[in-house]
Amino acid sequence: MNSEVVTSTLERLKKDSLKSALEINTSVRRILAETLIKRGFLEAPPVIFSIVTDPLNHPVYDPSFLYEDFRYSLTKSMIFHKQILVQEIPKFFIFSPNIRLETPDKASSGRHLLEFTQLDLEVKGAHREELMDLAEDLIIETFRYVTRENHATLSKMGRRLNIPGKPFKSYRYLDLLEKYGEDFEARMSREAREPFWIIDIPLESREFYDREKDDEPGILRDMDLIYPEGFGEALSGGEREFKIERIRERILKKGQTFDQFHWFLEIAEEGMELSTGFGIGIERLVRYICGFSRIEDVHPFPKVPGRLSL
Ligand code: ASN
Repeated sequence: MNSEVVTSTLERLKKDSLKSALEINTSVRRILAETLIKRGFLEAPPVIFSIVTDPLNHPVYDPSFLYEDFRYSLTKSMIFHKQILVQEIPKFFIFSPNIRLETPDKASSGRHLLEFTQLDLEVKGAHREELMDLAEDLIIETFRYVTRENHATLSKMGRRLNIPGKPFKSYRYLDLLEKYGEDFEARMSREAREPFWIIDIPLESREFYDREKDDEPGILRDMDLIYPEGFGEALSGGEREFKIERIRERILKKGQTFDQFHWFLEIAEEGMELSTGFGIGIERLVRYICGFSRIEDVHPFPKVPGRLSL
């Protein structure tokens, strides 16, 4: 008698919808990489574990281990590696596997996996608006490409993608909060017909590394892209704090310690320049294109919060 995890895995692997999702996954990764390579980006390999990783802005369990007396963590995002690498390699991307051991309540969102891949990129000397423009091109190119290349797959799933026009609509975080209350993101996502931006996110809602505006203290030069039809967050990113005094100040404001980030701080002390970047969740993008209500349907071996998985 097979255990439940074995039975459900074998069932999942036989599903037509999984095959369709993998066809979309193949196209998405190809067109994203090709578009970036054409624009002069280099592809860097991922970092799976490190002595420093993203603190994130919400609580997750921290998987770490000792190797020869050194403590390593599994990568939650490559934010610090990106900021260090971009000083020498001015435009690059990574298909970066991230581990975020979310609390079980996240299972109901339909868009959280404990293990996922983001297309993470960073550009030296670029400002937020330039990267928003790039993100819009990536989304449009991807929707066009799958509409052409995966026509049969999409019609089998009853999915027709609306190709959005540029520039995408953009809203300030605090304006939305005032107008719609705490639940604004989900509500706006449900009502929208095209992807849209939420920009100028307040400092307390994001990690210390996103850059604070000079002319508006407490507000960051960052951005989230939100899918329409209730699919929620697609991408998040921002300009980075790059001056060592500012980075230290922001760490303290978050109630975090220098100790936790000392490897990064030692490098930042050598001097860094401005960069901006973002990460697009690949499984979320595939889920949106497929129109699936649950993200686990895009992965052959999904790690759903709170559940035993193969
Ligand atoms: N990839 C995101 C960024 O570039 C960071 C994250 O995943 N937390 O801002």
